[in-house]
Amino acid sequence: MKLADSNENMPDSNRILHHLSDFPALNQKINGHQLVYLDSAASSQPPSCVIDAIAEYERNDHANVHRGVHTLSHRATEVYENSRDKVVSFINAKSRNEIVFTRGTTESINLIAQSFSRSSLKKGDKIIITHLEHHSNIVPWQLVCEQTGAKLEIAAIDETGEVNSQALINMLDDKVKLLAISHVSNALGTINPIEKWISVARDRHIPTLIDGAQAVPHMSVDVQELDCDFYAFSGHKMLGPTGIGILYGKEEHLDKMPPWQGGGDMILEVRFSGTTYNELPYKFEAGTPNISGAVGLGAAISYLQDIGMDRIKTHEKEILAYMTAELKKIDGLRLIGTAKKKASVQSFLLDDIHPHDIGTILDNQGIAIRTGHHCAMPVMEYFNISGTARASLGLYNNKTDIDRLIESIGIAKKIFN
Ligand code: 7TS
Repeated sequence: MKLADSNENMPDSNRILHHLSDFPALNQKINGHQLVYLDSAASSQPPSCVIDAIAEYERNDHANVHRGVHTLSHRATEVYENSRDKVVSFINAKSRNEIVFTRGTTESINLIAQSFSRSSLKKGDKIIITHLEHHSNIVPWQLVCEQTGAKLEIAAIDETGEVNSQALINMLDDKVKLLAISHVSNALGTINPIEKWISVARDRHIPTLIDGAQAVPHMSVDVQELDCDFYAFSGHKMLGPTGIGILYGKEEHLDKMPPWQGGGDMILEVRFSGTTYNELPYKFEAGTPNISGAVGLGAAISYLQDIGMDRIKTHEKEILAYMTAELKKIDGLRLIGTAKKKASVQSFLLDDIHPHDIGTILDNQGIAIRTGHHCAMPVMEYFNISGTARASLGLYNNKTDIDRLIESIGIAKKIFN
């Protein structure tokens, strides 16, 4: 993938469109119509370079990591560890010891809940989350609260989908042992002011965990600048494969945390009299890891970095603004999630049509959106609805995609009225 030199003076949106041919899955017809993929918040489409990197690894280098003296094992170890280095640079971690490969955001958060939190929480301690969270930043805390007697407290949102920032800050008292918050809401697209919250939490000696699943694909993230303690994200939402994700953690925490899962690779010595654990980050990577997934994630990072996260952000911001403006023009359409700062996502309802019916009619027109509660049932409960239709963007979307969406919503309206 290369940016054509002759396009250096094009507006960002046009330059990014240059990469459309990099995404093979987008080049197909669904139900007789050119596919318009507006479900990247659920999972993004991988570019050819990611698919090729995985195929090349499987064809030539497949072996287990960290344990063989033979050439293929060395190669597998090298590509796996190279990907870790790419993650270090992508989020500007201080060291590769801070980057743990996991199955995804969900596993990263569960790791923190079961290692960092479970080993230190006492009855009466508190964990704070917001009303905006994905289930994977709710249920792990409910579990660990049941296990320890700690309490989960929820920072409220308003009808635009913004968290009441001052109320959240007021909740951060000396009983709070973790602030676990999404960077960007998957159901509403709200970008939370995490910089401010992290800074207040830091002043009050409260560690912070950021669920960055919906942020990392759309904007540059610098964990040192944020100064968060933990940051979690998934490969498959940032053009990479499924089954691979990252837990970033400050070394001072990871060092002290007990292992979460036991098995091969996470140990130095195993005896029946006792076991000693491997150094970071391997202490948290028990068993044979998802090597091809890491390779694919590394290729995705290179692809994103080649284009530039700031350019991606600018492009998506323009498309999101266009989509929101066009949706607003539709009679009977209600936007759910109208925060001032948003990324990538627009949820909506149309007249009294069930979101699943909208999704089905759109699919008949070749448009892929997600419908339902988006694993954010408390958000739906707040708005007193069972679900929404949600269009979400990736860097490969353009205004023509939005025009097709709007046209198809018009068709849905006609069918139902
Ligand atoms: N956190 C957020 C904010 C998410 O959006 C998601 C997935 C997760 C955590 C879990 O990520 P996983 O890769 O471990 O599954 N969100 C969605 C979605 O919006 N539609 O499908 C999955």
